[in-house]
Parts: sequence; C-alpha cells; structure tokens
Amino acid sequence: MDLVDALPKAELHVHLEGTLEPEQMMYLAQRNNVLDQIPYDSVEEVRKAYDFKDLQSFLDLYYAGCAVLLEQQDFYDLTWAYLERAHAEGVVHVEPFFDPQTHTQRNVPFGTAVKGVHAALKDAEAKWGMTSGIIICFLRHLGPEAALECLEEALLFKDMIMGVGLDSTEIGWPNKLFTEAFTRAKAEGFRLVAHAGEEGPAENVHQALALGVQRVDHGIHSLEDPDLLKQLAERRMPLTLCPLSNLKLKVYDGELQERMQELFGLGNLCITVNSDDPAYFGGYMSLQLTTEL
Ligand code: ES4
Ligand code: ZN
Repeated sequence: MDLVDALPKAELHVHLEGTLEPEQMMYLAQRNNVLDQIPYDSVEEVRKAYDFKDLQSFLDLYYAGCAVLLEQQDFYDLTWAYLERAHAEGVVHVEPFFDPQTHTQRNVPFGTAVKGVHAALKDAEAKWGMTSGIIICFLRHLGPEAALECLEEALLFKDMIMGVGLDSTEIGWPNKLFTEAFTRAKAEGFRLVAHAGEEGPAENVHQALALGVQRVDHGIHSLEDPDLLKQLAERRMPLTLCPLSNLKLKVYDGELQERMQELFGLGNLCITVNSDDPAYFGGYMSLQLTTEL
C-alpha cells in the first residue's frame, strides 16, 4: 500500500458530493441545523444504508445527503477534506466533478457552490502544488432544458470552470438529448466529458462521442461493441474506469473481474483508474488499485 500511495496519480473521475463521508454529513447537518432534512440519526445509520442494488438506488441516497451542503464554507470544507485524503494518497492532479443543479434546485446559489470548491482547489495548489480543473456535470434526469439553464449560470463563473460533463441516471436519459448544451459549451471554450456505458449500452458511448467529448467516464459497456472498441483505441479516447463503483453498483454483477480483465487485456485502450464516489463505495484512489473485484 505504501508504494501505491507514493506513486504520483491523477484523479480524473471523482464527484465531490460523493466524497461526503458520513461523519462530515452528520457534522454539517448539525452545523446547519438541518438534521431533520436527512434520513439518518447517526453515522452508523448512514453507513448501514449504503447497500446499493444499482445506480439509481445509490443516486437516491447521494442526492439526499447533499441536503447538508448549504454555505460556501460547506463546499470549501467538503472539497478540502477530499483534497487532504487525495494528497495523502499521492494524487498530484485532480479534475473533480460537482453537480450544480443538485444545489441550485435547493436554492443554494451556483456561485456559493463553485466559489467554495474553487477556493479549496486553489489552496491545495498553493500548499502542495496540486493542479486541478473543475468539471460541472449536468444531471441527465433533469433533462436538456435544465442543462442549458445550468450552462447559462456557469458562464458567469467561467474563469473557475474547466469543463462540462453529464451524469446521473443513464437508462431513459440518452446522451444525445444534450447535444445543444454540449454544442454551446464547446463554443464557449469548455472541455467536454460525459458518463456513458456505465449501466447503459455501448450505444450511449457512441452518443457521448457524437457530443464531442474528450473523455468517456466509465465506458465499460463499450465491451459489447467491437467496432466501438476499435474506434476508442484508434482515437486514443480515454475511459475513466471506476472499478469499486462498478462493484458496489453491481454493474456486470458477478463477472466484473472478467469484464475488467477483458478491457485491460485488449492492450490498446487508453484507460485510467478512478474513485467516483469514494465515501459511498468505500475507497479512495489507492484502494482502487489494490482491491480484488
Ligand atoms: C454517479 Cl456512479 C455515478 N454514475 C452516474 N452519475 C453519478 N453521479 C455521481 N455518481
Ligand atoms: Zn461518476
């Protein structure tokens, strides 16, 4: 483990809301006087609830936990706690996601969230030389109009945001619905990424490529389409895999190890290993590299 921790690493797929540890959730709930807004009374209860059957059963709890994030300082503290852990595990560069709509929907201003996150990233750069760039993700389940509204708000904080992504529910919300938002984001100079082929089919990875993404987040279901695999290899298109996440959300239940081996075994793909929602899936970067699936 010490050797793994010591290796310099880039974290390219981590949701900051997914780094909210149960202890910090309870602490912030008390600090903000919103204990009644989360479905738990204790840290133990939070941990006990983390038993997921699929992506949606996880997302329901993940969004519920966000109720404790209200002030700019909360977003700073959340991000800083993550960065301290990441630094201890040898992360030297991070491109974290957060979901502005999860917060603006609860009447937390866009700026409150992004300023808190950005300030912590800047402090990590000053303290450790850790480099970073924020990626805001549109929530697929809120639809394309809401994504465009989110992008409009993002333009007001353009200097703090490197890219846009797409996450949340995959089945029933295909990536092609978001073509307009991605076209606009590209025209504004944002980098583009999207979750695709996590629970959904290889077709959704094709749709991510059509959006003009520079990375595919997850993409494990690309395995189902040999032509797609060929394209990904030829274009050196990175896949940000998250093995522990796939394990906990029962993607390829029972045969994840084999599927991962198949992907790595191709030998020609550009694959990175990442932690996704480490507070919910039980492990940060180093554990991804040392856990048997
Ligand atoms: C997510 Cl694991 C996963 N998949 C899709 N969207 C997400 N948002 C946070 N974690
Ligand atoms: Zn993710």
